[in-house]
Amino acid sequence: IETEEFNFDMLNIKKSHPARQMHDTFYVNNKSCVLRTHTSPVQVRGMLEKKPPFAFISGGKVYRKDDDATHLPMFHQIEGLVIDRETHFGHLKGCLLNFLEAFFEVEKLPLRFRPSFFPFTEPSAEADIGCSRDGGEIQIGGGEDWLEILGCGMVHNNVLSACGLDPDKYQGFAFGLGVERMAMLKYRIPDLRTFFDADLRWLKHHGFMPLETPSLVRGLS
Ligand code: 2NM
Repeated sequence: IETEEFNFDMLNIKKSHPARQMHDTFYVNNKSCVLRTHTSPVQVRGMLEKKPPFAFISGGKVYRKDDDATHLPMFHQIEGLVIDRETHFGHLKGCLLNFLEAFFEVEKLPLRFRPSFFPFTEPSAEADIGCSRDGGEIQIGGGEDWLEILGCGMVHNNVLSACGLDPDKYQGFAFGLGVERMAMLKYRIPDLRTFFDADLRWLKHHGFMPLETPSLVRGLS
């Protein structure tokens, strides 16, 4: 449970923004509390607490009033944030490319940025990775096609100011991604709902065991 202040106001999300409508956000007890719609409030607290340079990763459950074949009302998000005096979009690109090539185990992964909009970043972009879709099967890495993978941008001056950082002194990048979506692409899981069936055969089928902690030593697969 998060306050509207930390979930929205501090992130430059105006009262009129569609994400704030009762239709999209779970409000708690009709008070100014919500089930957090992203993990950005964690980043806000980090920025309020520390002096740059810093780099944060936040992760956990987030909640949105979505419920259909490809969206659930609860999912997991990971966000990254880097702030320093001269952190720029090139750093964002390098960081994401390093992560995505390691995660998908592809050596030269095509990566492109499309202009987008988020209230908390300016400029904002969606990152796509190269793929092919021959015969309906998505193959990540090669091919002529593109696949949307995450949202990102340079942290908005209003967010920096609200979090006590001088925008004339500091700048930085942030990104956010959906854990289930990334896992579906990596392990070729077609149905989102199977994540919540708690079926040990499903877990084993995808090469995992209960209570196991994946490590880089054993490999990411
Ligand atoms: C995204 C896309 C773009 C983001 C912004 C921040 C903060 F708190 F620093 F402003 N954290 N994460 C961000 C930016 C998240 O998710 C699609």
